[in-house]
Amino acid sequence: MTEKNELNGMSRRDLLGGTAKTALVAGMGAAAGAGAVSTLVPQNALAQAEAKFELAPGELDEYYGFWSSGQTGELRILGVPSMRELMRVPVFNRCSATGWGQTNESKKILTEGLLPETKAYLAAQGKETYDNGDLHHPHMSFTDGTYDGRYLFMNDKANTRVARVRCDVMKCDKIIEVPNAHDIHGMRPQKYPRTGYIFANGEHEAPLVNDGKILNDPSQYVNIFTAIDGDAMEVAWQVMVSGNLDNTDCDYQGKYAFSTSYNSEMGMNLAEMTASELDHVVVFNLAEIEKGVAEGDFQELNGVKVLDGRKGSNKKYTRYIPIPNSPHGVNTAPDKKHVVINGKLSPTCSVIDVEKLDALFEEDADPRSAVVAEPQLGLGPLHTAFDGQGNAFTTLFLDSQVVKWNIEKAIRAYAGEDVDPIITKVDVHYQPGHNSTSMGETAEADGKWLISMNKFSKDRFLNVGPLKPENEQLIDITGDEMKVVHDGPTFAEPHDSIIVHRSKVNPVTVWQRDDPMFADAVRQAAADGIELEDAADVIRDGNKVRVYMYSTAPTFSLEDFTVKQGDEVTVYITNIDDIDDLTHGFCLSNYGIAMEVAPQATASVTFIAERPGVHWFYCQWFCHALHMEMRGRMFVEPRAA
Ligand code: K7E
Ligand code: CUA
Repeated sequence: MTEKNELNGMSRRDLLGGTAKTALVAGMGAAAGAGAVSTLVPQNALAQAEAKFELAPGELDEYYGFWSSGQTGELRILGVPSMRELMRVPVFNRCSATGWGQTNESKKILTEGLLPETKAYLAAQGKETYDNGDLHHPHMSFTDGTYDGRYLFMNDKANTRVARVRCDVMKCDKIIEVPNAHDIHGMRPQKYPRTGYIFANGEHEAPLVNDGKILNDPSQYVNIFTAIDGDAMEVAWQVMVSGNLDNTDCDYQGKYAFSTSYNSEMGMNLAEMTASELDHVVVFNLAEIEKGVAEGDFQELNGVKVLDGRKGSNKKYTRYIPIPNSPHGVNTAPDKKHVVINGKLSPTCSVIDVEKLDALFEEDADPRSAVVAEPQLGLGPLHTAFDGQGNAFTTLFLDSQVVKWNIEKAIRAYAGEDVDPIITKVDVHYQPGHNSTSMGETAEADGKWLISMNKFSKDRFLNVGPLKPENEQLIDITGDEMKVVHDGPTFAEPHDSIIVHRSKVNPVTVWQRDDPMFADAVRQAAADGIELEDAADVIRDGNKVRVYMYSTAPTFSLEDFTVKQGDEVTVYITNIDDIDDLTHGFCLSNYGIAMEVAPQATASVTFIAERPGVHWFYCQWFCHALHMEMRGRMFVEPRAA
């Protein structure tokens, strides 16, 4: 019987009762397992929350979910378990609502980290920055093996970038383009002692100096693994490796990072890329790499120290563990000891014991000596999540299932014992990629919820035409059986998510006036002798005009302002309301200008006033009963004939 039929055959009350019963039979084990992360929630409320996935109006979720959006290029925030979408945070995309990609504040972030040759390429297209991205992997900063609520980091596979979002305001504050690498895919923050490094995989191989002198000669291509300093958002070092890099994770000891490689063959077409039965996982020895950097064992390229960790380099920077076949996901378990490598074209997952890695770096070590289990799980294992109780949940892309299995049993079976590590499987709809569990990529995994992020939705929703949403399913994992309790359509194409207990995240409700996000505007205003909070001024500086106004519901401090055709105009809006949720906007009609100005923020936008005439500007964020009346005029005097 499929999960769908089970759900159809049961009333919601039955389902809730059943789940509650399972939790009770489990003797509150799951609640006890929740441990430290849930200390803010009373025990009885917690037991109830386990069975409950639908929240009443006004009820708050227990978890923040941070979602990637794939080719949409933004970060999304959902509430878990309700699966309500709470916010979209523009990062690599252009946002019509907030003005991301148009305001001076966002343009600075989008352009300052670009490489000189990228700026030149974009200038030739008449652009200042990219307006697309492919955001696969959102991860929070860690301190001592768990989330610390400081930052979220995320990759852009499309244009080789890594971005950071500040968790206090939930806005992107840094984007860097990674030199020498191509198409950042896997990305993870260091877990211990803190973040620290952001590990970033360059997926595609290319000549190290990619200036066109070498083209169709793959023997000279390399792949690049990058460590970024997550505080400074600068590249710390890079390592050249053999075979392209897919996903990455690291240990809980601060010693090693791991990257899967689905093309150890360095093939250029499908047949070549899938030729050999064994690919590999690259293990990076952080202390040895740092030693190599200190001792000058690198070449400097585009301002970055690049070490050689290729196969046959005989350096202690890397080791290559043979893994069957085209492995994809790599996930470190909350037991701080085991790392699961997901086989993709092999029906297996390979389990690495991090305590065996020191020996792997010794002379003549067996390259497979750190592999302690390799259970057969089903077809197309892509990613694995954990419940913190020794169990793993692996997505089976081809089988359209999630399999729950026990790590310790898999190790015993690998050692020859007659035990079956598979506990149970559940159908998901359809073709799952990533999955994530509540707090599951930290040492505080609490075993309550699993999200299966399915690539196809097919018949699960009303047909919306040939392009269909993905389907993300919420699964209750508090009992032995997994229960699919919710279907959630999502637009293109969240790969990955993390589920963070709400006690870890504490955003502000209004901006601080000295926030670095708009420091440039504050500096310019001071130079012009303007008090932003009290401004109603037009400053002319040659053909540059700076218009300063504040907004307070339901008025702008300027009813009109006058400029000349061809002036370069910068409008600075300061929202002086300091009330929770009182956002204003500034939309300049027929000039293609619109931006958000949240409470106590300053936002600015620059344009050429090339259209003469009367142009209305208005507040485009509904703020007051007189919101429609919150408007004013820009007069543009025509150029003298
Ligand atoms: Cu599996 Cu880009 Cu994380 Cu997609 S990757 S699924
Ligand atoms: Cu201010 Cu609408």
